[in-house]
Amino acid sequence: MKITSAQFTKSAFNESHWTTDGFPEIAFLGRSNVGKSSLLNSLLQRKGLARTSNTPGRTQSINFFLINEWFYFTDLPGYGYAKVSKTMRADWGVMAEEYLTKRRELVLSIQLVDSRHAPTVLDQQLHEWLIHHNKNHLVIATKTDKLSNNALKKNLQAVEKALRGSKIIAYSALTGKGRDDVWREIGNSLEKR
Ligand SMILES: Nc1nc2c(ncn2[C@@H]2O[C@H](COP(=O)(O)OP(=O)(O)OP(=O)(O)O)[C@@H](O)[C@H]2O)c(=O)[nH]1
Ligand SMILES: [Mg+2]
Repeated sequence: MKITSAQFTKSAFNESHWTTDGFPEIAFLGRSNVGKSSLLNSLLQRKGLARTSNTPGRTQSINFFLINEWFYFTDLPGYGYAKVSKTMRADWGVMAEEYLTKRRELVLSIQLVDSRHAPTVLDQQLHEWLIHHNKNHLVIATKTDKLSNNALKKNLQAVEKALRGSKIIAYSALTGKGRDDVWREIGNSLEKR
């Protein structure tokens, strides 16, 4: 897809802040620091559009980005960061579940997992939730540039085993590996709508 425009629209802390123009949405989900904002920037080839950082738990709201004036990317807060308070962890679940359950504009949920590690319990819970609720979704294994080809192959098998029944794409925001495949999936989801 040719990107003609990409702009940050707003941060939402609850339902009343969600956009209301009815454009289809692609959501990015995954644990804190897994590379959601980096993936979003890499797909759009716009450095720094979504804020990335080394400090886990940076994104606390659902951030809406309007692409080509006709669909949104939504960058959700990361989960599973041990150092945040229990209340904040509970807030994540409430905010994400409310969004995933109610948002009719949502056409694709992209779940990110770190290719260097086996999916965590929270990764598996989110994945089961997406399957159980029949959500059109895609799994992306991030940071593949940090692994050798052999290690990557082995780890992708572990991801496949833990998150059964989903399409998995290996990605690197550093090299752009996987970008075309992800855009194809996004394009298909937008077309189906
Ligand atoms: N080498 C490499 N580093 C990456 C890749 N993707 C993300 N990173 C790094 O991982 C760190 C976290 O990336 P973010 O994109 O901020 O992660 P996030 O999931 O948005 O994090 P939160 O907003 O805190 O939930 C940053 O230092 C990124 O530069 C990748 O594909 N390769
Ligand atoms: Mg982020």
